[in-house]
Amino acid sequence: MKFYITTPIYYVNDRPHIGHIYTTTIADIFARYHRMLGDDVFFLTGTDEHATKVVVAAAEQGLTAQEWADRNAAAFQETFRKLGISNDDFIRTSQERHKRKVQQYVRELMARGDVYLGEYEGWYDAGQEEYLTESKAKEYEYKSPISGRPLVRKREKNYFFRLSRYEGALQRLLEEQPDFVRPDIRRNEVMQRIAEGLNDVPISRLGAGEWGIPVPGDEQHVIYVWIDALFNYLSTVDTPERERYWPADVHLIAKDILWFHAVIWPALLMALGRPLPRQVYAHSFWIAEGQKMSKSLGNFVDLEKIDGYVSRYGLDALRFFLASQGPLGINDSDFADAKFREVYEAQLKNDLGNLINRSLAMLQRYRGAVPAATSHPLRAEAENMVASYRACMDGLDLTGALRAVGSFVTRANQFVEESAPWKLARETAEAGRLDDVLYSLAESVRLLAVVLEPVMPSSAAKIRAQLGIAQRPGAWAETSWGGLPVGAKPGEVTPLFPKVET
Ligand code: ME8
Repeated sequence: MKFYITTPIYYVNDRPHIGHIYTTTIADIFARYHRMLGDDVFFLTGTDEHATKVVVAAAEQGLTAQEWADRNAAAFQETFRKLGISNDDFIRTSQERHKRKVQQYVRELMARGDVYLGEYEGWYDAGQEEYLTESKAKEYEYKSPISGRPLVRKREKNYFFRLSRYEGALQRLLEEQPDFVRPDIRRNEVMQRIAEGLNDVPISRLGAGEWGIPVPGDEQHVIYVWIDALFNYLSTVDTPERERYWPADVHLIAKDILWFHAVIWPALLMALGRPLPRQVYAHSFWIAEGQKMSKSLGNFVDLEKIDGYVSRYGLDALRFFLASQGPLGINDSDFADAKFREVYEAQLKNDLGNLINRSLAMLQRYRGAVPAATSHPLRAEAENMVASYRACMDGLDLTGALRAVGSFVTRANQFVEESAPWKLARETAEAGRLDDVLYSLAESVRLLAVVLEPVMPSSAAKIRAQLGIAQRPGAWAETSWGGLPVGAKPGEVTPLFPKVET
């Protein structure tokens, strides 16, 4: 099966921060999971470059918009590379391959009568070059919120997309395909807003020669940045070699950009007669130390902070923290230093790390190689864990999957206490029982390496090395109990998640 997963394409005017890194890391985990299932995976991320802000910021630096975008897109690429993100492509909306396609799509929409030249009238802030909504204009007493100068009533010719035409079809989509927007609460929000009625939306702004993609056949206008950006998901795979990936299986986003993905995007695709994505999943937000992250507070968990965590705790610990504590559901999550430390200490160092370390150390000390077993005391629990992990992962419930793994780790640690291999080792009559215990523990450790591979790939590799088994990345078939070869010799056994001094 093919599996196509996307992240939003990020604005190049920002530096990458924890929000971007979160969505991309989660997408990376699902991409790795599907590769493990043997799927033909395509994982896309990239940058959204044609915002007007880019021109302003570039000018301040004495650069062209393109030069500035090049620099910042490189920062995103470098960050994702350092974080081990396994994306299959990185789309930049200023690339020719994208621009060409967007013009083609807009031309098609025009030919189908879904894009028309109309007139837009509204309150215009000349200093800011933007229209304000009626309510915002009123709120500021028809003066610019920035300069205080009076707003002007302005009419402008714009190209419009006939969104209104798709109101019924969108309603049906959300009713008949309840999984199209997840979680459910987000789907309800979208349905309520559609029920209030849909107006046609402008898809261009005036500006000959400006930064952006010109409207085909009318170079006085450039395509509105959001329309340009949404098309990235299609333009990247709209080639003979990649067309098998369309439609996308999951567009992973946060709730801030749900409207564009759940309404505008499917409507554009309906208008183009293209198959619709299977799902838009809108997660919630990270806040930082209990407070919303914002420009004015300057409290973004930025690259410097993130690098600090990676160098102190390791990349896998960061990935585990994001995956197990992140806002994939409907609640926001707090990125707090104390919480990070607690998760590391309790879940990674004490539970998982300790289980692996003592299981392998005892295997080495008492047997030196994996013994044959006659009974398998942890088998049923391991099989349950694998089954619920899979069900959760298939439903994008990453936290649930890790909870299943965590409960199994707790159970296996209990089993170590109950069976007390150090006592069995002193009784020759218990040799068979000790073999069974050591096999079950080593096999559990092997299974953990397989299921944790998508979340913590380098720890999974280390576990395999310590266990003395093949280094190739895990495949789903390896989750069957009993795959550990008798006679395998553990390598050097060292703690995977050592104590971190703070
Ligand atoms: O909106 N918590 O780009 P953007 C979790 N270019 N995730 C967060 C977050 C937070 N506090 N802050 C940001 C844009 N994100 C457009 C998208 S797509 C066709 C165009 C993540 O750079 C989250 O995925 O503002 C959110 O949807 C995205 O960054 C917004 O990135």
